Amino acid sequence: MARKRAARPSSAAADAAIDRLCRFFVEVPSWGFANTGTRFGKFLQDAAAVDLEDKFADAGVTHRYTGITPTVAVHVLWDFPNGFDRGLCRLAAKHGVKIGAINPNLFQDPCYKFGSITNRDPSVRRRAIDHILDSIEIGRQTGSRHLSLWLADGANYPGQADIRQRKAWAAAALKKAHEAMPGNMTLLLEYKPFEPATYFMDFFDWGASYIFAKAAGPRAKVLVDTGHHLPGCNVEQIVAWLIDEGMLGGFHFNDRKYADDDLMVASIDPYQAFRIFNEIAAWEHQAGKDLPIAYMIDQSHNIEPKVQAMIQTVCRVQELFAKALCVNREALAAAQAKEDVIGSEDILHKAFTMDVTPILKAVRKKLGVPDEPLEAFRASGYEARVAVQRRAKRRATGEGGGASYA
Ligand SMILES: [Mn+2]
Repeated sequence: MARKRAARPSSAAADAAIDRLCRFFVEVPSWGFANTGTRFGKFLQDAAAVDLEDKFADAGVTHRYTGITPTVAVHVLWDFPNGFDRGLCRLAAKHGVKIGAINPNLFQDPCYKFGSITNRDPSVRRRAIDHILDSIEIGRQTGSRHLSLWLADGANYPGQADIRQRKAWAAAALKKAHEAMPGNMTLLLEYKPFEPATYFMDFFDWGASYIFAKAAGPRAKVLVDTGHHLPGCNVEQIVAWLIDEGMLGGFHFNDRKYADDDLMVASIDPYQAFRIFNEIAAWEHQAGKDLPIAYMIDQSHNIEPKVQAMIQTVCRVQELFAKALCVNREALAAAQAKEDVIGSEDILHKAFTMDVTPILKAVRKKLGVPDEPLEAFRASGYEARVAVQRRAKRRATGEGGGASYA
């Protein structure tokens, strides 16, 4: 019996996908290259980045092999422990990347035990706002287009806090942040249903972020971290609604099995990532233009070799977008018009199972990177080389290796 071949895109669809993918970039996080772990322990890697320059170097090498990661998200507290100066932009450029989204840190200082911008103590709220304003100033100097806010604020027990009062404090703080942002900057508001707070988080779901974004101002949007949803949540529906409302600011991609597991994107549920990209591709097909949002990775690799994990991740994201671009939109519209339930679902499934290798090859040729970025990187010897250098650097600087975050 002949083996059934995977469906192929038409040559026009393949050409359109290649064009689109040459304009598709994903931002990598500086923290994805550093030694990290869980609160139970850390498994240190010799090749992990020791300092900011190493992180830029790793991001640069990721970009050299994939061609689609020209920017690095930074974390103000972890990446600029001695303050920011413009020399750091030159340092990034030396490694072929630029500083991207600025992430303030409003969760590590002991003063934030009961919240940052929602803290009962006005001096703590002031301090949190000042840190956001300082982060905006850094973003102005780096030319960053995104200020990305994730707040650990919340409560552990019923009765502990005044939910509505905290909502008002948060809205007031975000308004101040929005007023201080340069005109080309977007405020991204992330959400998470629980952790570290266990009873409620002030920014607990997309609706909360949506309402806070509306309160802050027109350049505030919702950031969807794909791992920050309760089990069974229909993430692609949230994405579709936010796109339709003009309120989708971007993504933090990662995957999850149980909670916020920080697993590599599409490692557990690639079909969900595909369905998310399907919503984006459907909008772009209809609008005839690219959706202006930020695609970012937010993963901390605890047992994975860092650069390999990042290259694998961004290639997966690119592959799934390629598949979503291959959905036969005309056939799908016709099937939907006939209420052809089976046919409609089959069209999506066909695109998901398509072999998009030729499309990715063509894109990589245009971008001037290897056909198989991960294989090429693994054969390059980069990890072994930097492991030696970084081991020596750790010895020389006394750097124990690794921030204290999970
Ligand atoms: Mn995130």
